[in-house]
Amino acid sequence: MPNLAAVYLTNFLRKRGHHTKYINLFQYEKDRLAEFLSEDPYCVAITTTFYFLNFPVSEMVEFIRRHNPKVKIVVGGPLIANHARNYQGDELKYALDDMAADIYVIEGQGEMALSQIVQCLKENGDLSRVPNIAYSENGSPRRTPPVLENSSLDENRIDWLDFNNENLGRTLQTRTARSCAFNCAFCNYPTRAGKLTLAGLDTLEEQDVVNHQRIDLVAAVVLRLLDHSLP
Ligand code: B12
Ligand code: SF4
Repeated sequence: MPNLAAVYLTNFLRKRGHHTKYINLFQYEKDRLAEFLSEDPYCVAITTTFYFLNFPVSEMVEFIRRHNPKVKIVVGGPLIANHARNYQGDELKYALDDMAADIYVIEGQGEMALSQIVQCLKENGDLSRVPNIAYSENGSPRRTPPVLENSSLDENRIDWLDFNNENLGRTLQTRTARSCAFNCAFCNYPTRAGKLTLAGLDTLEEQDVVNHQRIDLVAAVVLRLLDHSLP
């Protein structure tokens, strides 16, 4: 099953004209990642949706640096948002430095910041103009002003057909909402993700149609294969 944040961010960047590739599971796709790194990309973005600790990120950063010491490494998602909520000042700096990446996106969403970072790196521009990020400049920590992102779920719906060449597996997820309608006492997700936002019915219908098209494609291939194997 594809990691939805990885596919969503890839889709978001592609829609803005950035050539983007993704890997799904670091532990199983190291060769593929090394191959992508050999193409000298401007940056690698790491999602932290499922991480509570820095360790998995540090491991990836170390691997990426070993294969391409020049590439900029951007980390965003819940782990970074959690650090920014739990720590301030030097404590936050230590928590981020511990991962040894180059740029951290501090925003419940962050896809717009990521797109701006890529554009900035392409143009050799000034990172201080990109909101919602933390990075180091000549050894000094920098943090740009927070600006609330509000990307439309409908306009940025995933174009799954654009991912047909990837090994997507047997199950696709459909993003119907951002944040959560509930407010369980132990969970910080609704606070982190902000106001509940729902995708429109048209988007859901289109995603459903696209998913069916994929099934039809698979069915067509199977039928062709059966056709060939018949005497
Ligand atoms: C689907 C899901 C699962 C599925 C995942 C299937 C799959 N292959 O993707 C399953 C059931 C396997 C799962 C498992 C776990 N899950 Co889960 N899961 C979710 C769920 C419902 C949706 C995640 C998702 O795909 N969202 C859609 C994507 C598009 O959004 P996103 O990931 O939030 O990313 C957005 C931003 O954060 C940002 N972003 C993310 N990464 C990056 C990176 C950069 C560089 C930038 C700029 C931005 C950015 O961009 C996205 C768009 O705005 C969330 C709750 C929720 N509603 O979000 C919990 C959630 C992510 N899961 C959670 C947890 C704890 C887990 C487990 C650790 C549980 C456990 N103890 O085993 C495991 C870990 C799995 C693993 N192997 O690592 C927590 C994470 C808490 C945290 N990190 O602080 C959440 C938030 C649930 C909760 N309320 O606590 N999960
Ligand atoms: S508040 Fe958190 S734990 Fe409760 S339903 Fe929503 S995401 Fe799940």
